[in-house]
Amino acid sequence: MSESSFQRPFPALTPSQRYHLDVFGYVVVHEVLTRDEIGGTLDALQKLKRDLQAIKDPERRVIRHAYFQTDQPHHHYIGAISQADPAITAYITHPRVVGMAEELIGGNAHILEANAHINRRAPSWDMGEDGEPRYGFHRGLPPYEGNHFRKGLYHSSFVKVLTNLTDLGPDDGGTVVVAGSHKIDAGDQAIVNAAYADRSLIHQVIAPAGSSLLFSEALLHATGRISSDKERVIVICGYGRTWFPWKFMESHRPDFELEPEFIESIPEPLRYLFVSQGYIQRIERYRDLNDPMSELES
Ligand SMILES: O=C(O)CCC(=O)C(=O)O
Repeated sequence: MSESSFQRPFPALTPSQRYHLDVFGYVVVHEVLTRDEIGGTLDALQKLKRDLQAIKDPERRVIRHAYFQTDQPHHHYIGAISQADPAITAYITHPRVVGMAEELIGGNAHILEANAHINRRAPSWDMGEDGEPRYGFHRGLPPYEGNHFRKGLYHSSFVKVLTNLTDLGPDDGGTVVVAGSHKIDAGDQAIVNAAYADRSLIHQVIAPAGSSLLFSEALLHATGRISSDKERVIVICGYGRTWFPWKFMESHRPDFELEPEFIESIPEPLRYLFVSQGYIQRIERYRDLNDPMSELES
């Protein structure tokens, strides 16, 4: 068997979704996860949070590599979750999620990170002199480093698929982005200042549970502000190109070492997502804008 027997949709986006992605640097796709998948992933994350909290010694709070990157009463940010629970592994290898990531990458993906936020309204929030919220905008890739164009479409070497497991209304802290910033290399603070001066440049995820935000890490993005009483739960997977031997059987990233039993548990066609298959391996896949979305069911 090879990774070609991993059936994931290609193209994974409609032409309109693809156009939106190119113009704004992100797209929100509804109904990526089924109700059962939402419930299973949500339960797994809540259990992981409880199990980590139950470990009294903060130094030993690690479960199958997962750990709290933030441990505050209103905010738990759990890192390195890919091996923590089969439901979480199922999310990061979900055919539609991988298909969307690979469409933006322009070829095979490699899993670089997986994490989750469980958060509620913060006790305080930075509000600007204009009385509007400020955000921790950041990006993991400078624009024009690690991106390329084929068939007129934008591709990025580092992408994320972030799926909300709870409904996100306007007050529920959906991720915010500076629209189009993936193509603007004019200094992050200058871009953010421009967006604060014209809030229509800041787009926020407002979407039912099970929706996915697909974006290039060159896009300025941040956690949104929760002003409601609702808890927000999101699961995130970061994917990169398979250009480099990210990992062979053992990783040197302390927070993301893959256990041999875990690798064994991954069906062979999915292993390329976790383990480099060779020294330099770049499998390209490019669509035309006009190509319809694949009907392949996950
Ligand atoms: O919490 C969020 O909505 C955004 C998460 C984020 O900033 C990230 O994945 O880098």
